[in-house]
Parts: sequence; structure tokens; C-alpha cells
Amino acid sequence: MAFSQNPLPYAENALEPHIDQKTMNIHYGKHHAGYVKKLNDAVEGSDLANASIEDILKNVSNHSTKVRNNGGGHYNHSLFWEVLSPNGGGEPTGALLEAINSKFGSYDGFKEKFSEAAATRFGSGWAWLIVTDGGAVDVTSTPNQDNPLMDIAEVKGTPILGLDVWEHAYYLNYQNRRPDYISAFFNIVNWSKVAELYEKAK
Ligand code: MN3
Repeated sequence: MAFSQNPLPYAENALEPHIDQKTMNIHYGKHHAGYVKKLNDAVEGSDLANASIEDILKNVSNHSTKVRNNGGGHYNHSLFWEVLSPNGGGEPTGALLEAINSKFGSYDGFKEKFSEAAATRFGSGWAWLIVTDGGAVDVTSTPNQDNPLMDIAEVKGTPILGLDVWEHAYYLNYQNRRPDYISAFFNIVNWSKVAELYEKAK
């Protein structure tokens, strides 16, 4: 198979009470796994089977809707698991914090913008912290399984933190209370991983 899921970097129940075990089990084991399976179906026998997921997404306007939806789904969820941690929370430090301060004034200013992007994304989608030119950062959101790497994205950049606001990501535990899920998310952000991704992307 061309694409596969990395193992979850923690136990399914490790993010409780912020994200419950049942949600993690279904989200990783069914939703993400489903995107990977459909992506593999879509690229089978084509050159895309040997391409990196990043290269596929950067040229996604040339590919099918199936590749766009499932390639995005695979990339987005792979990043999402990686930037969460049972030991997460707190605030970023170092060069990442400097970039955040320079764009948003403070960590709290960032948090407000990011939460707003996540809360106001209508229907299914993602909120992002991205790296743009010259190591600057920005906040944006995308519909469905799109992301800012895609050539069709309104705001482009390299995602270093993403929040899944599809109902499948929170409905079992939070029902319609998306804002509560968004505020819980900040307790499990793995800022050292995000800082590592920032250094690579800038
Ligand atoms: Mn999801």
C-alpha cells in the first residue's frame, strides 16, 4: 500500500477527559483509516502511488476529488495526532513564541484568533496555525478535508498545528458544544512538537 497510518503516539484513552477513548478509537481506527484506504484505492496504479502526500496536495487541483478529500484527510489526521499529547498544554516558547507574538501580540491573542477560526468554520473543516514566508505565522481555516498546503487554498502555508472541527471529532463527548471542545484542545497541544514543525517549515 502506498500510504499508511503511523501508530498513535499515545494510548486511545490518554487524552481524556479532553478527548474520550471512544471518540479516539472511532476517529483514528475508522475515519482516518477510511481516508487512507480510499486514498490508496484512488492512487493505485498511477504515478501518485510513489509521490509524497505533500507533493500530491501541493498540486491537488490536477487530481480527482477522491484524491483531494482522502489525501487531505490522511495528511490532516496524521498531523493532528502528532500535535496532541497527554502532557500537552501550556504555552509555546522560543522562536515559535516570538513569531506568534509578532503576529498576534501575545499567546492569548493567538488563542483568540485560532478559537474564532475553529468556531466560525461552518460545517466540517479544520482550523490551522501555518508558517508563511520568512518564518511568519498565521491562522486560517479550511472546509472539509482541504488544508493550506493545497494549491486551491485561499490562504496558503505549511500547517504546524491543526484542529479537526468535524462533528465526528467531538460529538460523542461534547454534542453541539464545539466551543467547549475548542477550549479543551488547548490543554493537550504538544507545543514542543509544534515548535519542531515550525523550525522545519520556516
Ligand atoms: Mn477527523
